[in-house]
Amino acid sequence: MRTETIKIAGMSCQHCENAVNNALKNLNGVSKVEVNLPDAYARVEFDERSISLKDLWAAIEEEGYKVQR
Ligand SMILES: [Cu+2]
Repeated sequence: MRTETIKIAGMSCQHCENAVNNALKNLNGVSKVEVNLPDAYARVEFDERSISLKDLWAAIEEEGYKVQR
């Protein structure tokens, strides 16, 4: 298991937080998601054998938010 904190730009309300949370937690290989709206980050626990950090970034960006790499 690996845990990463991903900085995200563009989340402005509860809807945004939920959208990011749902996008991440539905991914295969992700075991835990915590999205922090005021501090603009997501903390994700995932299994690197199933999914990569880049896949997490892509899922967030597909929802319309910007990942700060
Ligand atoms: Cu919003």
